[in-house]
This record gives sequence, structure tokens and C-alpha cells, in this order.
Amino acid sequence: MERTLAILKPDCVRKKLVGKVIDRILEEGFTIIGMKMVKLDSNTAGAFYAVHRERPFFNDLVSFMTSGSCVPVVLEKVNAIQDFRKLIGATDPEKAEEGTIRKLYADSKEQNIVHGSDASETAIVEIGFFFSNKELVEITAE
Ligand code: 3AN
Repeated sequence: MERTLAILKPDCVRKKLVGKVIDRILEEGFTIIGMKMVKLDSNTAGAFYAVHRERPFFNDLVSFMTSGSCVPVVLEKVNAIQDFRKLIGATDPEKAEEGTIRKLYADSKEQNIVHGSDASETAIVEIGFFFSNKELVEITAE
């Protein structure tokens, strides 16, 4: 079983798409083991996207991510990281495959509705950014 961090970004919340996106995630077989609503400050958003600090879009990205509430969600599934990246589609919604969340709902490369971790090491760090172990539900076989 693998874990990944999703963030439903401020555009997702503003467009009232949280329910639709969560429904889709569940339909695709992911289990939610942690979820909350947060409003990021600039330091936190900047730290989350620290790998992009030197990129020309960094300041705009931080402004966007602090422009409203976000919903970080921890998902569990076999192959969760890769399968979730596939479900959300390419960073640029115009290049995203038909039926992906970004193709369906995103307006631009920056305002692209949802984040998904890109590797197992980053997933662990990113989950720890928003959740303590105590906040994650232990899933037992049902
Ligand atoms: P992804 O979220 O698809 O993994 P990354 O990690 O390359 O994409 O970029 C992180 C975030 O930075 C993206 N989700 C997007 O909001 C923003 N971003 C990436 N590339 C651009 C760009 N060329 N212009 C504006 N924003 C960008």
C-alpha cells in the first residue's frame, strides 16, 4: 500500500469543486486517511514549493496558494503516487489527457485545481507538512 498527498488548491475550493473532485478520487479506488482545510501563509506555501524557488513563476504560485483555503488530503492505494498523477493529468490542463481532473476543471498551469506528490520521498515529506501521524487513520482490513 502506498500513500500520496493531494492538495485541492484554492481554485478548487473557490469553484465549489471539492465535492466533485473528492467523489472522483474515491471512485478511482483511493482511500482517504487524512483530510483538513487550511489557509496557507506565504512562508508555508514557499517552503512547500521550495524546489521551485528560483523559477519565474514562484512568487505568483505562492500568491495563488495563499489566496484562499486549500484542502490537503492523504490518500492510500496500491501504486497511489503514480495512479494519482495519472488521474490529475499534466501540469498544463491543455496538455492533460481527456477525462483527467485538470483537463476537466483547471484553467491554467498555475491554477490547476489539484496537487499530487511526484515520488515516494516527496510524498513522505509533503504528508508530514500537513499531518501528524496521529491525524492519519489506520486502515484495517474490513
Ligand atoms: P505538478 O503539480 O504537475 O507536479 P510541478 O511540480 O512542476 O507540477 O509544479 C508545481 C506547481 O507549480 C504546479 N502545480 C503549478 O501550480 C505551478 N507551475 C508549474 N509550472 C508552471 C508554469 N510554467 N507557470 C505557472 N505555474 C507553474
